[in-house]
Amino acid sequence: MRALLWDVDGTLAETERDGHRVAFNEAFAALGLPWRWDEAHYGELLRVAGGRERLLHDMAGRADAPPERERREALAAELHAIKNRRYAAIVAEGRIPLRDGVPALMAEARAAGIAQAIVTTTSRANVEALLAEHLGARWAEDFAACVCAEDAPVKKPAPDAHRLALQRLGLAPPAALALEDSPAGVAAARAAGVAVVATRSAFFANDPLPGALAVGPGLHMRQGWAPALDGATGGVTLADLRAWHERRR
Ligand code: XBP
Ligand code: MG
Repeated sequence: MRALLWDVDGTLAETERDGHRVAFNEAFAALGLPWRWDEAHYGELLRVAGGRERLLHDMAGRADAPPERERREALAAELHAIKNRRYAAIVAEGRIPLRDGVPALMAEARAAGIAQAIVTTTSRANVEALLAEHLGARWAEDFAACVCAEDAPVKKPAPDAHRLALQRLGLAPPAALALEDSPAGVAAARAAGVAVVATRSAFFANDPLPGALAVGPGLHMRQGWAPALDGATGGVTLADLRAWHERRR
């Protein structure tokens, strides 16, 4: 195992429920639209990867959305830009912490000389906002690659983002381990031939995550993992990831 491929939304932080969803609603309000996405509806919409794609999907089912495709696309682009600005502001207000256990595992990987990459279908601006807030302005120095929506426009569950990250790292799929939280993320990594460990996030608390080597509630705890981890205290360690990665065949 020579590299960790980190998903962002849901894996590094609970960005969807408290960040993107809230910011989308603020964008609707800013343009005088009556649309609001509650948590239940947003949970459904998360099946569509990509904020702009999610907007277009939602508009397709709304009688009060513009009927013409061009106008819908222009509106989605405008809403998405406002949403991303609002998201950055929410992050800068300190409202989206990193998930427990994430900084510790990143530090352990860095100390052990394991390469790390960001592999996400979110926009680069959102990654920049979140990681600069929590890891400092020079956060990118800790990552050998950062693949975002702009780099791999065909989004998860397509394997494009993971494949591009491997290419940039100069590694074959068996040398990497992906960390994901969603069915689409797990499927994307698997389609690229990369083994996956999944930490469940709020919107995917009960979804089956077929193909993941291990599924658990978070990197900060050893209870609740399948397959089970020994020991009761502390979080998931690099040694645990290596042991799971060894079982991938
Ligand atoms: C993340 C996404 C993104 C975010 C919003 O999925 O699907 O669309 O919800 O970001 P993953 P954008 O965690 O699998 O990468 O609005 O920038 O798309
Ligand atoms: Mg995710």
